[in-house]
Amino acid sequence: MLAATQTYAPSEDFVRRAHVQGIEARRVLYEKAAEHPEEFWAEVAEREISWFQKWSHVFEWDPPFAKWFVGAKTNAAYNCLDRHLATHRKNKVAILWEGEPGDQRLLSYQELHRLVCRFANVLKGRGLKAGDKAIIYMPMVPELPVAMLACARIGVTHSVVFGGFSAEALKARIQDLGATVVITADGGWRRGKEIRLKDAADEALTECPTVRDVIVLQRTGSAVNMTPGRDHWWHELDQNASEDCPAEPLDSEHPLFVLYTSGTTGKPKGILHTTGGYLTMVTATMKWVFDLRDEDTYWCTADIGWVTGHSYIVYGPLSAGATTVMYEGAPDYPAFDRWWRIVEKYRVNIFYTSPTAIRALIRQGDQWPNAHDLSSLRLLGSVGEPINPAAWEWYYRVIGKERCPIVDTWWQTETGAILISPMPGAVPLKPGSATLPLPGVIPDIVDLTGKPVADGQEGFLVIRRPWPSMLRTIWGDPQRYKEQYWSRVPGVYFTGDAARRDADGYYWILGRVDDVMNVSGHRLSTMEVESALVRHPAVAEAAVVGRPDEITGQAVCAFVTLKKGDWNHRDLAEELRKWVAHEIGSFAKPAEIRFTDALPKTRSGKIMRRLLRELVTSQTVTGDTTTLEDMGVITRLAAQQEED
Ligand code: 7RM
Repeated sequence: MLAATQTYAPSEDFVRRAHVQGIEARRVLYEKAAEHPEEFWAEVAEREISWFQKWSHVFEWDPPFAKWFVGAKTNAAYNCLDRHLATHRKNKVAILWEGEPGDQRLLSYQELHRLVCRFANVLKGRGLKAGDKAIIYMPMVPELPVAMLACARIGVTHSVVFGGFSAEALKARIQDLGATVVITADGGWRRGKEIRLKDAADEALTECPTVRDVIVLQRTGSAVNMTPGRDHWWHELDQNASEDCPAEPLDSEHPLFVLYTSGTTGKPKGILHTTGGYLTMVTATMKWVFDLRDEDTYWCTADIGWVTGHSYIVYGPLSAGATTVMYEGAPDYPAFDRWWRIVEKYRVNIFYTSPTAIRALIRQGDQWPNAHDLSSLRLLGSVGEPINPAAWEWYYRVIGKERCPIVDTWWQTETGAILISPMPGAVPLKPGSATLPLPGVIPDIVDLTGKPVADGQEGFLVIRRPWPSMLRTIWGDPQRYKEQYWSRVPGVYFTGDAARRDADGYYWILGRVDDVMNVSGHRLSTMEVESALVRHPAVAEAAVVGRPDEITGQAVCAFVTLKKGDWNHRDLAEELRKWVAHEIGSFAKPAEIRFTDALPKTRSGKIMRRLLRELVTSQTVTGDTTTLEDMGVITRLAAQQEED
């Protein structure tokens, strides 16, 4: 049912004003990049980014380790701020922010520059310098990008931890990064409730000896504990900070940020991105994919704690000189039309969100968007998981009023920037397909031996050539980097996604092939949830699988065996859900917990998650069970399911 029945070509009007006009223009660009990649990327880098010093060579490839714009010097904050101050953008709104309670702030490029310089001086005042590491654990307020850009300005590598992560998850990230400073806030607002970030930080910090300073922004004004000597109020340090802080010329390969993401084990991977190549691609894709024009108001609804927020709320839009909207809270607060109110109020032109959000909104009914004037919209985007054609059609019709192209953007934390997506003024759309690769990106679909599969066949999505914004390594674990991404299929980058390509060369992404779940567009590993569950004293063993969910894409389903004892299953299930929220974060809570006397295993003792996945997906098990040690386990689980 993936085959689209209809394609959607951009209107003449859209094409005429687009950065890339028509499929032929795209083809020329794509072929040029494929034939002369170094020349191509050098041109893009020169055009899109300001450099303090040019590179000696474009690219160095010591497989699987890449360097881009070798020897060049630049600075991400300089590109996002300073260079705009000499242009008409000086007083343009850079960040258009709305808090959940309805408070607003409009920061011009000039004003944002001032805040960043001050805070960079605050960090310097705490002794931070290039090469140091900072953890940022903040709500969606303007000071979050201020903190990121202040770090970038002086060469401090930041790692933003999503505010929905628990103290335990935060602790693991602080320790793995070896951060010396944590930048946080008292709390933030979500669905009218305070998310108490400082409390969680305090809990995490009991076992983080590397951290010398904690800087706390006052957002909600609620009472928090301040540890003397360690904790400082942002506003107090900021008070006397100088506004003079030149951006440091940093090596193109200077580590800009580490972002933790779920892999196939219980331990999250710190994905490292560096400066020059990353900036080049996030900036270029703002034009290629979002067709950004100076007069646009652009809104990506992601949280900055995920890569989408890094690349397409902060670095991409600001480097490209956009007005980027930031909203603190939940889409359904105080009612289901909050997003459409924001679109109407600020006349948003480009709107970028996730299929999960779209499906949740569909369920609430068309009356919510229909009550608002959405005529300012000219382009829509989707990211995070495959968008099902029905949700695509709704988005196109009810939100875009059949006027706005939809860019279905495929990429990953690891890729840094969008790699497969329509160029909206060039590529006819097929609902459910991310369409064609961007210039300089050479994907393929292969089998495990690396042989390309025939068109229409399912296979592994790989990328054949390095690209400027690719991850450089896994923080502190180059071996794992090699194994995870460059060994499964020799010589190419292994994405972990299954896909197929149709006769027009369009890519259809089918989802993960590994033990990574995608819940509401958030990446989560089955192992991560399993390790959290088995840390609970009642749990003997756990197996976690994702099952299809109409709204969230996948839902976490846990099979649990218990230690001996007299357990009340209902209470314990609730307790375990809370436990997972405490260990990882609320978004990781299992939707379903099933207690069982045993888990299906191979003779060598490996849990056969494949069978459990089949069980929760199709309610029966028909797949290969020949390696199963005890067939009775599956029979009993299936019978139990029928009783429920
Ligand atoms: C940006 C982001 C990456 C995984 C990726 C895919 C899935 C993302 C799409 C998609 C189909 C898309 N980074 N994914 N975008 N699948 N169509 N347009 O989401 O690191 O958190 O996740 O998300 O499985 O491998 S991520």
